[in-house]
Amino acid sequence: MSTGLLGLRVDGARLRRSLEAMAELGATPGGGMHRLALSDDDRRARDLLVSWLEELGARVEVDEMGDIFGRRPGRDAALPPVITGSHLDTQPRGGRFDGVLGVMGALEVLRTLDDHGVETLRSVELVDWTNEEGSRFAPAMLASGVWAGALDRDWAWARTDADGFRFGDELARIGYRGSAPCARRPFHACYELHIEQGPRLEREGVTIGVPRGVVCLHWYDVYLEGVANQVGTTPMDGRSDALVTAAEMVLEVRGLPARMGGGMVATVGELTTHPNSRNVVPGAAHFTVDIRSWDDDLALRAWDALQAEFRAIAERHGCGIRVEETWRVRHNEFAPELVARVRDTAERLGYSSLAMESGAGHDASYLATVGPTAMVFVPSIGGRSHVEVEETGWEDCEAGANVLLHCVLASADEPAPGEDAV
Ligand code: HGY
Ligand code: MN
Ligand code: MN
Repeated sequence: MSTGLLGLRVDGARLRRSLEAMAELGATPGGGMHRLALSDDDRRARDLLVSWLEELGARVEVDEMGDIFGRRPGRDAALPPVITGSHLDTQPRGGRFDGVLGVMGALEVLRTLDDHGVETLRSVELVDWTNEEGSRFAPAMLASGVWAGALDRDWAWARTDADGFRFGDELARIGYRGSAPCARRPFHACYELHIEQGPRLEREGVTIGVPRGVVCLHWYDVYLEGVANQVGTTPMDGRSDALVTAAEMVLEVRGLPARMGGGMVATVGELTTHPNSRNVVPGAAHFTVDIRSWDDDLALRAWDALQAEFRAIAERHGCGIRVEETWRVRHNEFAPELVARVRDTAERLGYSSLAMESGAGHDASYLATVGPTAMVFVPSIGGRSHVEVEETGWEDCEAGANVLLHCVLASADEPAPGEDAV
């Protein structure tokens, strides 16, 4: 990269304006976001992103999973590009920074390159990955998983939400079921800017997080079949109460990490019962299990132990049990040379940095299975995320975007032939 570019910086005020504009699309009264994947608010956010990309003259392409690519051509269009982006969908009561900072940061990089007439050797592609959260349509990272070849497109299109709507139909309904194949292709480097979503950077007073990779995520669905009955006439002995059965299982999940060790986390995030009426003994229950660990085998052993416990509890309560192994993505490590670049770039720009791992899932995890990938983290105030109070300082957003800018620039001018894995 020519030394003239070392002084290049993003326009922090413009980055803030783009984030604030996006935060209006699906805003909740509590100051957070409700922009579920493939909702009308997601469509509005996508339309706004596309309009901004078109203003820049970027070549916009939408693939069959709805992923939006905005390509800024380099001198040699035949060379594998540099990819940077994240996701625009949010949790049901999510925050204004998770995902969208990575897409707006990428947009700010393209805008800054344009402002200064920077010509790069390689093309730079912004991407908005569909359905990263996995909250409306499980699993998470659905589109990047299809793009990486880890998940099947038709299986993904057939995924349904709680109301029975199919992913593929909703994608068509909002007009983003594109024609471009959702399939892996060579890229030279991929960078994702994202909020840390945890407490470490703030606690240690550090501006830039440099994750070495993402933990494994294992998702399961448990269905229990008990016996519904009138609460007043059903003796306590001999009840098959699906909710009580589920409750004992939830406590088993809570105790699992302490038993297994290894920095594991395990969570039941969703629990529904049927018929969910105060004067009926719950006849059925469904809950989700999310197990994460840097050690994939430990997570698998944990699941085996948990299933044995579940069977014993279900039997004790006379409940039927059905378990779905919904999704697993292994822990993925980032390219050491790009991780080093993020760290060195942060330091060169005068930002403190901290090596870490990501406990949150990200599309970058799947991208890392296809080519050299790294992430740039910025602090989450109070370590909070996936909640309406999610907050990151504007200066930290700008710092992260500056690190992203210079990592993208360095990779976009790298001519090394033959290094691009597919
Ligand atoms: O589940 C996750 O960590 C991500 O938000 N999809
Ligand atoms: Mn995210
Ligand atoms: Mn998230």
